[in-house]
Amino acid sequence: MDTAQREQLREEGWCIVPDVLTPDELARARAAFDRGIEYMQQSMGSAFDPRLDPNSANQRIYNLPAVDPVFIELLCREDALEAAQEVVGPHVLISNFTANNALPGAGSMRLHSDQALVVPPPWMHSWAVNVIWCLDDVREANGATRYLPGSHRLRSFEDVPENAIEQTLAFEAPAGSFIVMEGRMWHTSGCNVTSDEQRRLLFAYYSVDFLRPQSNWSEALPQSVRDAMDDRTRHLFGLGPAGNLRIGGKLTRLEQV
Ligand SMILES: O=C(O)CCC(=O)C(=O)O
Repeated sequence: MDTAQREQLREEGWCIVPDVLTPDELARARAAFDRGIEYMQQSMGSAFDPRLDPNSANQRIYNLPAVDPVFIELLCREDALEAAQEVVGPHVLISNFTANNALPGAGSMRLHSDQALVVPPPWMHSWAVNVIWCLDDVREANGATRYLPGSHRLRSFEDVPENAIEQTLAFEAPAGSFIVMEGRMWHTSGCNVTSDEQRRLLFAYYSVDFLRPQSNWSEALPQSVRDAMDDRTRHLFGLGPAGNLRIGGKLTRLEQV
């Protein structure tokens, strides 16, 4: 990330980092995405989740790190971690990693902020962040994620305007980019009004280490996947016997005060 991207992230709560995936990396991620759709069909019967989405043109893949090693590589890449740490600070954990595809006809889910789903107001600090990997060119017409400008500064549910949805804008980015979105940003999926374009996005969700991750990785990941991890990867997934100790980090709390 360059200085202008960092500045935009700090001020506006989001930025786009283009050209992060090489054509080969993009092809591998797309192929793994397709395997993920099969995994959903086999494990859950369908990639449509009616609890979250309005119709079956919306597809989701849960638990991406269990689906293919390429997703663990994406989560642990320096560029993605640097972006996540820019928002939440050095003590970051992988909270969840899921994918959404908006096929032609896909509708919009409910407007929400990911941090507000788990942290009670007031939301004074940025404790979560999404690094959104774009596997397709993402544009308003094919259902780009929509965000409410400035909403990372809202402190309570009452601060969300009645007509918030009308004020949202689309994140438009080329395939191979990632979009960094602060966890307090109110957002939703767009509607795909094209006749023949899919919109595949991967949502790598990181949070500070003192928030309980959305996934319980010791249950969600097969033993073989956990065994293949190096120490740093295990640490990022919050695996290992210690739950919430910062011994071994750069600074302990005692040293800071
Ligand atoms: O698919 C999108 O554009 C947004 C998805 C989202 O916000 C969610 O799944 O929580």
